[in-house]
Amino acid sequence: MKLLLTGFVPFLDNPINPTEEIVRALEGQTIGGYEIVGKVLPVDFAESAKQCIEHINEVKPDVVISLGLAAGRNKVTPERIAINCRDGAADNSGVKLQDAPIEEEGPAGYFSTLPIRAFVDASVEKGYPAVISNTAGTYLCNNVMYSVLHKIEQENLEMHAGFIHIPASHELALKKNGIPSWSLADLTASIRAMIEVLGE
Ligand code: PCA
Repeated sequence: MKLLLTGFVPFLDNPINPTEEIVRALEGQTIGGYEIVGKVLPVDFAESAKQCIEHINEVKPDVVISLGLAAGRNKVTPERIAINCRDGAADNSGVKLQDAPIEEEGPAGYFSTLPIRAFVDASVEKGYPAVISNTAGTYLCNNVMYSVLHKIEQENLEMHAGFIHIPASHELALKKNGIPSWSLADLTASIRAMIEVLGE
């Protein structure tokens, strides 16, 4: 079985994106019976979801887990829902959207199809704080989560997908003031604990 694990490049005032490093650390490994294929996505409204879907078409994974940085959060947060909205700061190409739907005819939202409660429990049991988040925001992370779940729904695919936001790494916190941070090793271990659940 295959698991597509995606991260993002740096964006806005984040010169490092620890999701990229987690993807690099875990790609090629087999966790919970899943072979991890890692890909890093751009932070670009026109490109991120498109590239993610191209990777899905090529890899044909059983599970898609996308990771995003949520600098300021203090726990690892599997997302419950993606909403049909793009809004917020400009992306890395300078494109800024306001109140823009992702899919004109799409539903208001899609729930994650990952076992998010079990993810949280598994991480906490190993000593890594985690909690379900009820908003993935309206920026690129929400956009990728919504678009992947929309594709799965439209094409009736047997594929589970969803999104996990992570706190800053210490490396990133050294460059930004006033944000909680984790070691990259602990961030990676929390994500690994969540993936292991899929094998149970
Ligand atoms: N976090 C952003 C986009 C890229 C990332 O890592 C977000 O939460 O939308």
